[in-house]
Amino acid sequence: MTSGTRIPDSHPRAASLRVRERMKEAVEAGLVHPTGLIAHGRGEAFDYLLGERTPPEAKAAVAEAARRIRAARQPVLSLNGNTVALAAAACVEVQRAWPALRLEVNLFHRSEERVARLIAAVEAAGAPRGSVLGRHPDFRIPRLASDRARCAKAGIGASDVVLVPLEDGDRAQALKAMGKTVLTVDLNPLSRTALAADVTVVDELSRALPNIREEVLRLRGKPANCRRVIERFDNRKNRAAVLRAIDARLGALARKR
Ligand code: PTJ
Repeated sequence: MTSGTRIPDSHPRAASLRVRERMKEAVEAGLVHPTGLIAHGRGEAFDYLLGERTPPEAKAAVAEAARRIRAARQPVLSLNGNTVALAAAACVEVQRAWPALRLEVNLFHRSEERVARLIAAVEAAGAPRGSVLGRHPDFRIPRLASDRARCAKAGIGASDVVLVPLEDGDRAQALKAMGKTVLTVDLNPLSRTALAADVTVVDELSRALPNIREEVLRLRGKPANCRRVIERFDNRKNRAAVLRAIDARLGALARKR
């Protein structure tokens, strides 16, 4: 790994620049695919529009996502390169909060070496050795041409609820076509994944995961039947509210002298 650029604490964008450095190092370490940097930049742009904070609508979506995980028979959190580089420890924390949740590495730009490195990174972040799925794909998601179709029968294959953060749209649609419940975290409320998902948390992944964990923990002591609340959540309305909030924010900024 090359040595990182020193970022002064006084830099107004220090936090964001440090994440960029981390992403660059994760590319050099073979964790993130180079195109993952482009995906990250797109996320940054949308986060700028949100004001780099969690919108209230994301909190409602997080509560719904946690309820879906709570009610699931076999929930899975799907991990790609960006997700691991940005938030491996937070993913492990969500899994600890809900032990039935399986972690599975599933990649668009798949190579066996990258899968092994990502699994090792998640284990280094605290996942028990051998618990992260993805190394031996024995199932294919139907109607999906990319390598992302290759997954574990015991994980995504058998799942009823899949949390797929920072996803490209094809797999979200293919998972829906299989009858699965799709949850996502995506800063872009207009992405195909955001549109296809049952629950779209429009927020930055590192901010959203601790909120999901907290909600899941809160539900641990509650009865399993959260159905009535599930039926009340409307993902389209929630996304529309985020778009209106962005619109209002940009309008207010445009009026500012
Ligand atoms: O690791 P691989 O090989 O599986 O490849 C993964 C990437 C990310 C390259 C692949 O999934 C991809 O190209 O994704 P997309 O189609 O660019 O979609 C990524 C989505 O995540 C975009 O809508 C971004 O706005 C969003 N996004 C990026 N960074 C974040 C984010 N959402 C939440 N938090 C972020 N930090």
